[in-house]
Amino acid sequence: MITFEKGITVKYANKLLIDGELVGTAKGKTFDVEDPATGQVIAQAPAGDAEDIDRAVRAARHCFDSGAWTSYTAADRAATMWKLSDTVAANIDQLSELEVIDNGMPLVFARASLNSAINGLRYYAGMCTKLNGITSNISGGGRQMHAYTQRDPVGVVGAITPWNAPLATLINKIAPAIAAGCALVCKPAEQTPLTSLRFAELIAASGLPRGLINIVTGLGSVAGAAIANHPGVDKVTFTGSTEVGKGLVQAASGNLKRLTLELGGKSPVFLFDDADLERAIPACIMAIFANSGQVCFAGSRLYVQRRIFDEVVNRIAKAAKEMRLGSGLDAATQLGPLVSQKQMARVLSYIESGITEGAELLSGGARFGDKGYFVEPTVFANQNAQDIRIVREEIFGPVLVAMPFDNLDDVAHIANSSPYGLGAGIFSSNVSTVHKAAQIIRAGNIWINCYGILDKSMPFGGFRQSGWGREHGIEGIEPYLETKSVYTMLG
Ligand code: TXE
Repeated sequence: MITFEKGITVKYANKLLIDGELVGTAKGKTFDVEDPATGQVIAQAPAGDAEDIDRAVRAARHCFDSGAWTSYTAADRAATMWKLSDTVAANIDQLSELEVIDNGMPLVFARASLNSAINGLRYYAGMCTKLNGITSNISGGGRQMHAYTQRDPVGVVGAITPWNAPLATLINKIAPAIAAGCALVCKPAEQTPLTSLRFAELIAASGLPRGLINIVTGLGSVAGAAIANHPGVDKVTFTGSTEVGKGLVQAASGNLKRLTLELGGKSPVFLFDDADLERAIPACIMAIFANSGQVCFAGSRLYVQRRIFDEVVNRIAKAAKEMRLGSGLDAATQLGPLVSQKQMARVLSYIESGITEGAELLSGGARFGDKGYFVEPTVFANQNAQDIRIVREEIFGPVLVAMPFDNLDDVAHIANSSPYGLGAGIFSSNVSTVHKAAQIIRAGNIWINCYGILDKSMPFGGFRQSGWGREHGIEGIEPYLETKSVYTMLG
């Protein structure tokens, strides 16, 4: 039992979920969990290791190989997924508050992320009954044949997830995997294990087949690496840093695991001088400061057409100065803390590098307060030194760098010279401009006169080093399926 400020009481078992049971780690090890708004240690989470991952993989393997889940009719699988979504919905108040306490995000953001995850479970529940193949009438050796394809689940999936939208990201990986008929071993981020552990309790009580979903908290270099190297895992789905993603590619070569990678970004936003600034400026502000910039598709590079550059950056810097920082549980909070001391130090060091490399600091630039891991919303103008680190590298914090551009001809080079290609925003009232820009920008998600809108029916993912594959939408279930061709000689 843990009691938090504002009288929230959370009871959770501090247990892994393996083979349908809530269990301790083999070695009984734990790690500290902090509230990033205060820096206080608020819980101990189980530190699973290779032995625990092995137990979980065996349980998932047994669930998958025995047909405990795949023998459900598609309609029953769908109904079971709906039931799971209802369980999350029934607990959304508690899960959202727990997410805020663990991650720091404003409560409204936590609720929105979980509502979106509930939608994801329901979206993919609907897909269980629609996993059809094709038929083909062919001939073989002069004889008439009938052939068809069948969509089979890929097998046991390892889901390794980050801390920026912890439970929502986990559920977004679970949904297409179980709709396809796979079993999973999930390894949530060590910074934010609490909602996943609470979800583990809910799953244990939900009547799902044993071993269908296993949850093992632990360190990335230990439990995460054990999933990546385990020969019993057929596929890994990962959201996190590009660096760890590259390591997973190497580890996957052992048994040629299938991989879905959702990695970093340095997404540009183009603001043309004919845009509706009353709509565009608030959207650009949210693009970078939502979740304190800890969003893979954060619009962290703002390109403003030269004529309106000064006006726009001054308005954004003023708005940044007026933003209210505080605990995510306070309804007035617009910006919560960063997730950890490490992340705060990383962001502050990027701010330092921006100043050293000649960008002009217009707002923020420092830690906020002396308790917790808050960083002021920071706006740089960079009119001269184009190729500096804060322009090139993912910061993953509330740091915007604004630069002028001249016209549509500049867009392709600016957008596509980045190693990343996850998102891009375009603001203009000229329909030709926005669609020409959308055509030439090589990124997985383009937002026109808006930013960061996602929908479960729309594929999400990145070009270049932003990742491999797509999540959400019809494409989002493909990586969990293998296609089998079946040939029949007719009599
Ligand atoms: O990510 P990691 P970190 C980016 C962002 C951020 C930076 C570092 O720029 O500042 O990454 O964050 C697990 N084998 N993104 O260090 O390490 C880890 O336990 C297997 C972008 O927290 O990639 C966690 O569960 N797994 C991003 C997950 O990987 C390993 C979201 C992500 O952690 C592992 C997060 C290993 N060797 C960070 N090492 C996005 N795309 O949204 C770690 N992990």
